[in-house]
Amino acid sequence: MFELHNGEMVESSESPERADLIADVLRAGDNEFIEPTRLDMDLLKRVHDPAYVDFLSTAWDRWIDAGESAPVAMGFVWPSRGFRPQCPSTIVGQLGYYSFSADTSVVPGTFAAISSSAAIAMTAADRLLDGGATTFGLCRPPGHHATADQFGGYCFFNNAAIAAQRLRDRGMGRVGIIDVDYHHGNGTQAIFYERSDVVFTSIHATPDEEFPWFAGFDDETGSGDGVGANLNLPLPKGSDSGSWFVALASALMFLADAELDALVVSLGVDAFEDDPLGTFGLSTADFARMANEISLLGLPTVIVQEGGYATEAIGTNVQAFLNACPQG
Ligand code: OKP
Ligand code: ZN
Repeated sequence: MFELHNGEMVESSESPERADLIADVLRAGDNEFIEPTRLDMDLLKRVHDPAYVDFLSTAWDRWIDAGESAPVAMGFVWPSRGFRPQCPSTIVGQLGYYSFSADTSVVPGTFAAISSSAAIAMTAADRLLDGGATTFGLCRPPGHHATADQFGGYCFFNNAAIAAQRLRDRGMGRVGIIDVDYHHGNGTQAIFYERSDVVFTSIHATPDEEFPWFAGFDDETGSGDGVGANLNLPLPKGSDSGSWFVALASALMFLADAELDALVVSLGVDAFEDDPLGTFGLSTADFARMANEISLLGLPTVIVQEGGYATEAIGTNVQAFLNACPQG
């Protein structure tokens, strides 16, 4: 599949193969695999606008019914500054209304893929609640850029938010989310920005220099009930492992102070030194160190897969993280 990137159509960085590459490495190790249970649509619609969910469930068919013949359905005009943020009645207009970036399009298999990715996150949370210490949801496509009602950055349903909401709904009092993907998790931040029952922290390339460009700055600290429940730790492009772990120490102090009952990790491995989309300098061993340090919080933890595009190393990097988790 291809994507529009800075004015060019290029092969998409995000592909179904990514999940297979991770699964292949994990299957070779001592890991138990379980199939996801059916996605709870009520849960999905507590995280996402029900109209957005309905839109995504029919978007491809409506694109075809409208007589469009392009192989991908995507937004072309977004309600940017000065426009009215109201939902148009036709599919072409709605694709712009419900998205924020041109790198992400709808294809025939989109709804099935994003529904199973969300179901995997939900199942990982359920499995933790049913007695695991650490569980991993091998989600694909990723989710952390998706807001309650907008797709973009390869994300449609916010898997980390779905896992966190599931933990809340099944009795965890306060849940933390740490997002270690190279890119800021703008969608997760937005979903919980006005809530204090789910606290969010993210270490990422500064949006001044990197996607998603318009969120992820360090003065975004939450609003309303969520004041103080959001911590962004943006780093300059090209940051090395040393400065990344200094930021992690701040994130962990923030989480340790939040009186959490459980944790969700948005595990993107695109901070890896050879990632084609990233510019940070983390090694494979650094993902094990990351897991070791996060584990010191001593919290029941659900890990969900986000980005990571260095195909030859993505499985090894995820495995390095998981093997360093308690009973992971
Ligand atoms: C998703 B996740 C490269 C274009 C980059 C979007 C990046 C989305 C990253 N061809 N555009 O956070 O890993
Ligand atoms: Zn990323």
